Amino acid sequence: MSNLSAIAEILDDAARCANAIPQLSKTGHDLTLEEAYSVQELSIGRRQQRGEKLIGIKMGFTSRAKMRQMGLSEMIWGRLTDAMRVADGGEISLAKYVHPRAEPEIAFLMKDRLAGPVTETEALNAVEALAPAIEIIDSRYQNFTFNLSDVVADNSSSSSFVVGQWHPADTSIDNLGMALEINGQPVQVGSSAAILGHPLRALAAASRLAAKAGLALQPGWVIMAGGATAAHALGIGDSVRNSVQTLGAPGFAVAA
Ligand code: OOG
Ligand code: MG
Repeated sequence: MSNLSAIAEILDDAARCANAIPQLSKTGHDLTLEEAYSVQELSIGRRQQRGEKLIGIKMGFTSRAKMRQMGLSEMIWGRLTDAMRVADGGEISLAKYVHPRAEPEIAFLMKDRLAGPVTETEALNAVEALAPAIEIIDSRYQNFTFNLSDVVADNSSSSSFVVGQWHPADTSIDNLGMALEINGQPVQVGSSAAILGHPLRALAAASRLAAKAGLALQPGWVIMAGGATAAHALGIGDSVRNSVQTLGAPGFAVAA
């Protein structure tokens, strides 16, 4: 256990100081997936001890485009805290990240508790609202390279997220065009259907997978469904938007 705590501290420090570290798996820490999720919990626990609140979960590798880009094919999840939230129309400072990337996503706001295996209908019934969103991922590993356990231990690259306008839970998100734009130019285009065929499946998966770690999705939590396209590397001066058909276009700017 103390070993896992020590690894959690290394990852927490790397995230806090925006300092890239070598992959755990290449430095003698070959964690099982279960151990990796324990490290994630311990590392986010350190943030909670500093006053951050757990406010949701992000899903990862829920689209083929994301799996292909990172060379991994198993769904993963990470924890979201209130400090990770960036206001729609807000600004991030590149200096606070190692090598951030943006990806176009859909977010769900929970109305009811949801735990364990659930159908898509049960998942939908627990939703208060949904919104277009952007996740800013940032691997704490050098070169943004990792294996499955590495990335899970690193909170599944979770770093920041932006949520746009909320819409009623029954708003159709079957097949909405999504375009990630930098300074008005589309750099990645896809569809909400690229997320497991339907983003609600990502919500059901979040409920099922988090339960394995003893976590239930709570009312008021935000659940990020995962990137519909490959992620795009950010640079100073970028104005980033995720333009989602019928839902709107949340965005943020990247400063030094
Ligand atoms: C892992 C996180 C993946 C997504 O939406 O698929 C993810 C990574 O690509 O670094 O957030
Ligand atoms: Mg993501």
